[in-house]
Amino acid sequence: MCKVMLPMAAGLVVFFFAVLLSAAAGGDAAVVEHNFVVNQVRMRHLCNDTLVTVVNGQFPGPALEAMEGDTVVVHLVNQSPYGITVHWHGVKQRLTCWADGAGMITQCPIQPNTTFTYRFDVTGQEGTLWWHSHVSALRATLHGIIVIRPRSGTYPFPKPDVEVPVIIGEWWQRDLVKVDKNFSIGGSFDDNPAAATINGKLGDLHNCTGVAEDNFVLDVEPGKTYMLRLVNAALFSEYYFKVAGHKLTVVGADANYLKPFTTDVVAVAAGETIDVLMVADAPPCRYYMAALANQPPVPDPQIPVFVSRGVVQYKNIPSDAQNCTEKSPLMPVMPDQHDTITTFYFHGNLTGMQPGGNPLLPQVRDRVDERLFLTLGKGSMCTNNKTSCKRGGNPESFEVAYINNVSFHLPETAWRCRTCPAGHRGRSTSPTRR
Ligand SMILES: [Cu+2]
Repeated sequence: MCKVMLPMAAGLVVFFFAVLLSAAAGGDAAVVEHNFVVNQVRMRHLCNDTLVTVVNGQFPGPALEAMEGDTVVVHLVNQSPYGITVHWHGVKQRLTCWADGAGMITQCPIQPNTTFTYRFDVTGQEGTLWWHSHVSALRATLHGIIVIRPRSGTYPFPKPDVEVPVIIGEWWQRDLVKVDKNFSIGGSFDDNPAAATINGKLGDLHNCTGVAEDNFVLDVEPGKTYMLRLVNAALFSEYYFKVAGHKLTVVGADANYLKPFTTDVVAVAAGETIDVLMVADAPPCRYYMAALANQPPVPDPQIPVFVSRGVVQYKNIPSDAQNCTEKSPLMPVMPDQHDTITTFYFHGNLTGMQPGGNPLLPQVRDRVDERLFLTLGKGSMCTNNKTSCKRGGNPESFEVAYINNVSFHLPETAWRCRTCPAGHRGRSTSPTRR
């Protein structure tokens, strides 16, 4: 496998994975080891310096790349002022549930100036996942992609030439710990991000001093197939994603292979990942890719319009090509911000496929033994067992999500966090089994 690192602004780095599958295939399971140093750095966007909590000084954080069956070891050093855990979103954690990183549930938050080592296998899963912090809303800046490649080196779809992480996120200029507190008591309508991002770039729609923010730029060669590994790392919003002039073939979601289908718009919900193939088959030119936050219409509380855009840039654009100047790439026509039908149909099209090959991968069952009826909802409850109280942004009520009318309340102090010895809070490399 050949890895090309492109230097990005502000010291950020995005990895492009040129995939030479034959070289990457096979071999024994390996240990993929990383050091994650969590600290606070100042980053400048929209003419403001903002203190953000990140891993290794990067937004988004470092990519974890493994092959199915590998062991992942992450040594986390917490140099931030917050208790931190990292959740490996979507990793099944077979026989390693203590490594799941759910703060106050599977572990005590890793205290400031302490360390913790996560160790788990990525077995029986292939595709795209992501990691994010799981204490408070800090995940808005503390996150990164997880790529799990097949050990055989083959996918159940035409082999992509190049893999590209596309992490849709949001740039916040507010104190995320405060945002989290406000949300738990019903939310504040002022708690919105400042902008949407693609791979940490706000894009050229933002321009506060006459100099546009950087775009994420993907250089493509005509005829090659690019696998875009889309991750929605935004706190709340679902996003629509399009690339002008290109179709996208959806082949995976949340590290599951799908029956491929072709579309020009992808909907990716907060926390979801979607893998798409994009063939560079358009006339050599520059094309915008765009991510737009969607939302239900009123009476739901409304958010501003959030759009980030990047550029797909062909190599060897002819000098006489029309509409191909750096300033005027073709822009995709995005769905309306309030169009929720598009995501309904997009997600209705996701159908699992029998991956074949690796018997460990999830197989789609052809019969149902038991049917479950689940209702999901969200609302507010009064504190102190009161039956009526004011709603929204006041401490008399707090927000709850529920399944079949059953909600979960995070403990103020988890039993183990109260009783385990101080050294256990941050230094343990093995689980406490009880
Ligand atoms: Cu998650």
